[in-house]
Amino acid sequence: MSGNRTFTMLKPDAVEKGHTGAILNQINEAGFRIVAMKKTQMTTADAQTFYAIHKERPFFGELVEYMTRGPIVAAILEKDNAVEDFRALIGATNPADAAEGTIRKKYADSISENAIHGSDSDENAEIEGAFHFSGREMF
Ligand code: 3AN
Repeated sequence: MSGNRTFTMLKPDAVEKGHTGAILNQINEAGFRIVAMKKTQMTTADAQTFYAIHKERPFFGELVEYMTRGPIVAAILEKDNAVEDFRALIGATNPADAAEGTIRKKYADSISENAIHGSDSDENAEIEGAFHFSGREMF
């Protein structure tokens, strides 16, 4: 069982296509409470830092361009077993492999533009949430 907070970003493709409301509704319906949320746009330096773990990967440049090309919606979410349950709600990294009804199955087109991020561990949820929000923005 994971802890009770995770971090998400609705990525530029999902926001561009007007899916923000539908995705937030699905997140709420699944029982997650919004602790903090904002619409923002990552700078190149932000994306390079956020995805530093992928910096040696061949898709790193493309990933940074994609994540900075338009606004995102960043949020900290709360629920029992948040990290695991949220990963199940969004589906596999590659939408082609994502289960029916998951957010990526419904709203993502490809592995490189896969609509939504979900933290992969409690430790990363904490780091990623703190990257985007200060304590005063969490309720
Ligand atoms: P997840 O977002 O499911 O945790 P990660 O952390 O492995 O997956 O990948 C982070 C992001 O990098 C993905 N959401 C996707 O945008 C991009 N990405 C991952 N793998 C690939 C790939 N093979 N080709 C292109 N982009 C990728």
